[in-house]
Amino acid sequence: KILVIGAGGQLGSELTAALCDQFGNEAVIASDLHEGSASKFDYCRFEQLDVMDIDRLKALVKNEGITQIYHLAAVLSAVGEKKPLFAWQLNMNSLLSILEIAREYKLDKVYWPSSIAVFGPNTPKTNTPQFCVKEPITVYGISKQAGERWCQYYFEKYGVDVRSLRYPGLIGYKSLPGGGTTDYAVDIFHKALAGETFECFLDENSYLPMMYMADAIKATLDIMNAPKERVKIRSSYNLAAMSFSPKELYEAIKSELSEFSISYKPDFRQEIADSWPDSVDDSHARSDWGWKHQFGIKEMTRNILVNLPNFQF
Ligand code: VAH
Repeated sequence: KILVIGAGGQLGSELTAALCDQFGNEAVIASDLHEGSASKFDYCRFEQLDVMDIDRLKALVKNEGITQIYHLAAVLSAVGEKKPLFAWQLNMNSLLSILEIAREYKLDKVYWPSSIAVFGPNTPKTNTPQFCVKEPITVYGISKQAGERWCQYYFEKYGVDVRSLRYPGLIGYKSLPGGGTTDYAVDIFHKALAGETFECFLDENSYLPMMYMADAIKATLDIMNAPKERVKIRSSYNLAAMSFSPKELYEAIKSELSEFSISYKPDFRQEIADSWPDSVDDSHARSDWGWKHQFGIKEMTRNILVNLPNFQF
């Protein structure tokens, strides 16, 4: 049985649905800090869970016969800069608790997301390699970098089968982002469809690695379904699909919605975006377990503009 922690979040809500599609609704328990997330899960069991409540987490794992945990709860890059110590404690202590539980209860597998946020200003900006200098400037990035070290440690020392991907900015129409630096790329679609001008918090040429949610879900299921020996990197895999700037995304939307207008008002998130790569080399994921992206900016834009108006949040 699979426990999804942080199931109510931007990635969690789509990943939970995909896990139910693959394993059946009875095989998955969705959990989230916010009781209100229950409304997103009329198709599977939902449990309110604060990932910092270790006793409750252990009880769930023991009583429900959990064999896999997807740990998606975290404070993201922008929100994390508003409450650094809380972000560090939640992101780090929750991962350590789950790695310990995986060791103690011999879980089959654990999934934990990392991010391009592990890279910093002196990381090579273009086609960022899998192995390189990483000096993240956000607490979120520091927690992801430290988390990757812990994942590799628990794999090598205790044989915990924890797997991880360094996601780019994720964009979808079925869920809302939760306080990241790439959130503009989701918000822009809502404004465009509402006929409103979009005020972008990054400058027009902020080029960042991005991925359509459908690709992120596929990559996650692909690495988790891969035979153990194919998963050679136990820190976290670079993962890529496309890169674009706010200007390029605006133009892709404008080619479908000719009235759409944008303004640029960079805020504190500009410095975070500037510290991240323009593009990432994911050749290890492609050669180790057959990763291949499907969506580029045009297909993604069309997919969202067609589906978003009919989606009920
Ligand atoms: C954030 N969306 O902005 C997340 C992600 C690559 C960015 O980690 O914090």
